[in-house]
Amino acid sequence: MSEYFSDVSKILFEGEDSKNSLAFRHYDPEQEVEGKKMKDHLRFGAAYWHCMRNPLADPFGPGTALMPWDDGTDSVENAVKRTHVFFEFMEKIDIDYYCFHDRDIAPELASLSESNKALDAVVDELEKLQGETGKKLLWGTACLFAHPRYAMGAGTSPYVDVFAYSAAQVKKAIEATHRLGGEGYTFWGGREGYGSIINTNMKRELDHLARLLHMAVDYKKEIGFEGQFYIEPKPKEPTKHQYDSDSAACLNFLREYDLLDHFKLNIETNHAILAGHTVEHELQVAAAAGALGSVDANAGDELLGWDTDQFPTNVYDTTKVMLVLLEMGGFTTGGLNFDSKRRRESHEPIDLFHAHVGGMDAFARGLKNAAAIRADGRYENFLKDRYSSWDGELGSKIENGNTSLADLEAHALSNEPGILPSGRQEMLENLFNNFI
Ligand code: XUL
Ligand code: CO
Repeated sequence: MSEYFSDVSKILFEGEDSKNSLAFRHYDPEQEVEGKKMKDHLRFGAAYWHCMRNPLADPFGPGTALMPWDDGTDSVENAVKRTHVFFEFMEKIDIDYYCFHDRDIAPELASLSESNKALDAVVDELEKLQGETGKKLLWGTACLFAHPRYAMGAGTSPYVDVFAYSAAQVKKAIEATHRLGGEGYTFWGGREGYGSIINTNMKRELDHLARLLHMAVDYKKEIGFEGQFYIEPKPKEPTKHQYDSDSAACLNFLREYDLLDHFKLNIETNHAILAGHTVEHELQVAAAAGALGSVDANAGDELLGWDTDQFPTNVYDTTKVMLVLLEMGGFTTGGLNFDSKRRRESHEPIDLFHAHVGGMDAFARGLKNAAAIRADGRYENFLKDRYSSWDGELGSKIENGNTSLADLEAHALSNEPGILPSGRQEMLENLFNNFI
């Protein structure tokens, strides 16, 4: 087997004192936290599109990424070769899962049937590689946003032939995901929204999108695919407004179109920021609805207003994410997929390793911190105590729907609220800092 990353050997846990920049200082896959191995809590995933296909271009210049294994052609042979590079990468970085779009792994050719044939050939190879290495598919998806036919949307296109084409692509991508034993399938509606509302029939577009998702649910049942379906919220970019703009909007859409039982959300940190939320807000909204499925782990830049997809390095953020996940009881089908790209300046193949080592260590620290905060109990107890007036007779009557406005008026007439206890935000922030 050729070695594409000959300057890197398998990344190992060396502990906090290690000075080796290509070693884990916190991520010790076998170490148990709250009775479960770190690797099973974190379920890291590598994104095929960023690792193998992102040339690191920006609007002002072409790609800089060095990919000596890639001949730059759309041949199936080149696509198959990339799968070997990717699996060597996963093996050496010690990541068990991966995610892909159909068009990342195989080329889009002159016709749908040729593209489907190419996809089949690459899926054959991926199946073989998974068998040899034990690596698993976290989720697959269809790229319904790059080709010019999707410039005005896919499931929300004003043009029925485009809608049909996107349905065909979804069908094939679900089949590929199913064949590879994928634990999930994601819908990210990059172009499902509008550039201007002046030429948009919003109601009709939303109805069509829901039809596409219902057909996908039907097809999933028909072929016996048991993976979890996800919707990935994002408010804008490339659209001015994406219909799946944030967790709350997605949940409302799913509820309105009777799809809630069939979908969970895949929350991405940078998308939360673009929506004007923190990632823990988005995660909590999803978790409260029983719909937190998976996470696209990355980071934005507070000073830039776009989706920079940086690798997560901020331990405050990873701690907050892991707190929500631990409180939810952890992932089932989902995981932490690094939907993150290197900076344009970090163009050497070895930078892929530095980037992922940093992200994995940041989440390992987040996990340990979150577990320590939970074991300490003061944070949880504060919250419990803050709402404890609801645990009395009146509170439970209200919560159970056994009061009227008149009952509460009678209560309020003889029970004026006094001076309220402090919210202690600063005390809690200090407490949080003690664990970072
Ligand atoms: C784009 C994005 C996508 C989805 C999958 O912002 O996050 O890569 O994760 O289509
Ligand atoms: Co994403």
